Amino acid sequence: MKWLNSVFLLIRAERLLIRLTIAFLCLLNFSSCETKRVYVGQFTFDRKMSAERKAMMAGRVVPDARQLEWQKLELTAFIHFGINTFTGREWGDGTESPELFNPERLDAGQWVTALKDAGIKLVILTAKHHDGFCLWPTKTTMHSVTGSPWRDGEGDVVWELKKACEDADLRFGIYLSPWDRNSPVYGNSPLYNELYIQQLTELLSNYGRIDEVWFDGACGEGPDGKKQEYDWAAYYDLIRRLQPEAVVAIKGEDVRWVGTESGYGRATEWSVTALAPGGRPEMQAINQNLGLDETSADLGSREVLEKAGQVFWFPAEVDVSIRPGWFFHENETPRIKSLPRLADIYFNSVGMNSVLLLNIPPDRRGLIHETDVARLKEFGNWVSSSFRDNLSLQATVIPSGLKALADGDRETYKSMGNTPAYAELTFKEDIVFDVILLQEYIEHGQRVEEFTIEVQKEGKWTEVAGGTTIGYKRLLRIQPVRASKVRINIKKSRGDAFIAEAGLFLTSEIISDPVIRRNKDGWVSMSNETPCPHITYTLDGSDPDRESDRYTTPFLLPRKGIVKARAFNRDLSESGNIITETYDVCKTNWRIAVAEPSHPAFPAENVIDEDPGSMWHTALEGILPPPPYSVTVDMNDTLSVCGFTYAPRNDGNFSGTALQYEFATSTDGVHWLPQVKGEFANMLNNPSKQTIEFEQTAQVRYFRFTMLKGIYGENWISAAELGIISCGEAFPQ
Ligand code: FUL
Repeated sequence: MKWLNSVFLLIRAERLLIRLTIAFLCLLNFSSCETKRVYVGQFTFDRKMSAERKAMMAGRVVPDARQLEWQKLELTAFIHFGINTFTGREWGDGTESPELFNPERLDAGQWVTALKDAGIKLVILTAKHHDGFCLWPTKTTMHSVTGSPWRDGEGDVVWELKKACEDADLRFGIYLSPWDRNSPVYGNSPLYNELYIQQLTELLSNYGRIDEVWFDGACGEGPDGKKQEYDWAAYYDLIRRLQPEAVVAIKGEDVRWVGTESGYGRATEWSVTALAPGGRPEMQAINQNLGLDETSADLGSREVLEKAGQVFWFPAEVDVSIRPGWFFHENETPRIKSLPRLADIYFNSVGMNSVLLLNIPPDRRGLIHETDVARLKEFGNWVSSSFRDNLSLQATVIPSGLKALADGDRETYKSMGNTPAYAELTFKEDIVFDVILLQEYIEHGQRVEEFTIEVQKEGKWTEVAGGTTIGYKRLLRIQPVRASKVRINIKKSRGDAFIAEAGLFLTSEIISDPVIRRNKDGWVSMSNETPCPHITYTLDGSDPDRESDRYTTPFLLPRKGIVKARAFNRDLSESGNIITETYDVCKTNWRIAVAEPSHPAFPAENVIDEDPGSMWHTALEGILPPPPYSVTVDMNDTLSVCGFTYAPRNDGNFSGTALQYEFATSTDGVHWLPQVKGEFANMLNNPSKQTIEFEQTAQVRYFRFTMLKGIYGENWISAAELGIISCGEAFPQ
């Protein structure tokens, strides 16, 4: 055996020699060894570390393999579907009968095709929302698809979607709401934890690979509600055991909620945060001490790090719905997010170092609505066409060692060395671009703290963009600029900056229709969702074309008139729809003469303010008498009037909208003439602006609008705007 011992000794000596050599080399070239050393997932600061040193160490924390894979997905989707789809609610209370669930035409293949068209890479399904209704045949409760008429109680939405994802090569994740308003054991902590673990086990064992588990932090129990202590540690252990490749999000330890459901992340977004991940009590204690939560404005600046004892790789996910609600509601179809809005969200999520989780809720048929399908396709086309042609690829890069920045390949990267540092891209011919893409090689950490972009035109350098963090991906949108040289200045970073990409793109233009507004004083303004739009307009009733007046600043239209407007693309080769607004006399001198008591937030003046976004709402406090409810307006001028208009509130909630009405007029405010009485057509199904004509012309200074019945029979009234139709043509201005 002696010879074996000698072999061991030899091996040990050899290892020692290697270590000593590395240490010696490191001493010779200290900085390069230091910069390359990274810490996966987290780093604990020494107690006496200086603020500067802490920042440097934070720059060496890197994602683990799961987090890196997830970050590269960029675009992911949420599917909110369940009993709420059938009740019209956003939060069910758990008493809903499973019999309501019957998506007769459910086709997960159709969902997946629509999502793929948008460039989505992973789909997360609400397997159970707060109402407790399970979309798979769980053994834990009868409150599931098994108790529903859908597929005769034999269906399984989780299975159908997972199968469709596999067929289409999409990844799959599950949302299992911890808060459960149906479970009788919710609030009995050990019993509910057992049930929840069983539900998780079913989902993580029976459907193949799961890539993301989404733990919602929402709980609306209130101070007197049920108190459930979730056993987060047990949930996490289970996931790691059954699905080691899945990231655990929100109340999980891998992926952080960005802190809003608006679709807009932070301009400074650190993936390395002092915010401690997950729900374990010790992590919660860290956050409490630091006074941090997901919604805090700053999670990773030097100031925050100075107070922290540890830092974590905890990247942000931006969740937002394509519609106002998370679940499908038919009346929200007209309010689906526009393409310019989705593009803006893309820049503010994916373009701000986050992953976008876009919710698309299927409807009661079990299909993604045609409107959403079309919007997803438009969005997917816009992303792919905008980022197809990377102009950087044509550049010569100085210093020449930094060519990897402009090769369109994230996997190749170069250290820019100590900051400040720069890279200059020179083009043989001028290029025109409106987006700058920057990517750090996050496998070496997120380090950049400040950067600017300059362009050279006719020999002169001008700064066109700048920012703080870059991280996995940063997109900066600017007005289109022509340049022969572009310089990327990394001004400050936490150690050497490793830049993987510096791309330049000219995005596909989105022509969005103009919105025309006239205020109470008669000033007309126009806007649309395209930055720096080209809008032309007419006031003589003709259709605007590229030669018509271009809208630049508000103008006065004090009388009755017609405004027509149309938006064009940059080179005026394409245009959008013609938008027409007709206006009557302007309401400058109008005032409210009499009105029912109003809700303090929604005064009666709002019905004559020419703002379709504001409303009048009567009081909701005390005893609410049944209608009639009325408002009297003094126009301060006597006019020949032929009719009136009523516009319902515009905030997506139609409560208080008038169904039956009465309209009376007066010249002195004392003697009244009833003009019309009736019911607005189709107001319940399609609440929109109504125009009602009188039988004969009336001389009017005062008018009184009365609601006799609301669309839901309510004891209050709401209205966005009231107007009159003065007699005579809308003459050209
Ligand atoms: C929230 C929930 O309460 C909403 O219903 C939705 O599921 C959203 C994604 O998370 O916290």
